[in-house]
Amino acid sequence: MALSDSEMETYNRDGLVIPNFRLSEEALLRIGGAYDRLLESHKDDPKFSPDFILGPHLQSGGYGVKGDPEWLRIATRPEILDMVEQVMGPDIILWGVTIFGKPAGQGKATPWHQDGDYYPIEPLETCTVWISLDGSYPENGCMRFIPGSHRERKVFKHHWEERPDYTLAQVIDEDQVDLASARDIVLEPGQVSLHDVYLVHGSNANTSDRRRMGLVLRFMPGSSYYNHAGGQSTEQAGSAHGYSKRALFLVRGEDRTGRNDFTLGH
Ligand SMILES: O=C(O)CCC(=O)C(=O)O
Repeated sequence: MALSDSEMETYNRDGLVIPNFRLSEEALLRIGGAYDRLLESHKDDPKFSPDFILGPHLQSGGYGVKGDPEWLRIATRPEILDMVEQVMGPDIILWGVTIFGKPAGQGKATPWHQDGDYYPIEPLETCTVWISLDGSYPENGCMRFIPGSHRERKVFKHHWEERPDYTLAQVIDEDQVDLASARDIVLEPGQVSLHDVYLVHGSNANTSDRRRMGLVLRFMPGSSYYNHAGGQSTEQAGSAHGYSKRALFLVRGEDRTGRNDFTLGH
């Protein structure tokens, strides 16, 4: 089993687990190489921000990023899918790849939020795999989370707050959560965390001299429907998240809804 019983228990109890697992050196070299190429090929692009890179796996370049299929190969490595399968069962759809690159000295904060706030997924289910390339520590702005905040399976009230020092604009109303119980997610290079779609989490800015690159993979079960049309209504002014044209990849098993559109956005 990819995740032990106690790791599954932790995931269910806390909404997040750091498994006893590390990507191989070979995998890390692939991620590092793809990331270097990505940064290099966008170095003259004024619109490109390493803090938030959407859809690097898409050759369509739909999000203004030059795609590289290497990201798809990384996202679908069997050792990653085996962990996801344990959480959500044998039918797995990859619907998002994002890089939170958090450069040294100037990496933006991610405000407290739940991922599910704007996802047009019915029923709302997603497991996020967060992969650490450089090591992720309090000093360089590691992710933080509120243990157990996923348990009510409820999206709390958020507001829209666009700030140049934030990666995202959806921010949870602070009276909705007990921030005093926040925990740091410390990861060595190659370690990963898995988190639930209802988990409250965020991260501080990176003011250190060490980059903190996180590769984020979003998976939903084949029993959920990704409502592209519904995604349109969530695209508020200023949101570049393009939920209405996310490319879906069936990476294991079957689409049990029979309704997911695997052609859009590719
Ligand atoms: O990498 C970060 O600091 C934030 C990532 C995040 O919010 C997410 O993966 O949902």
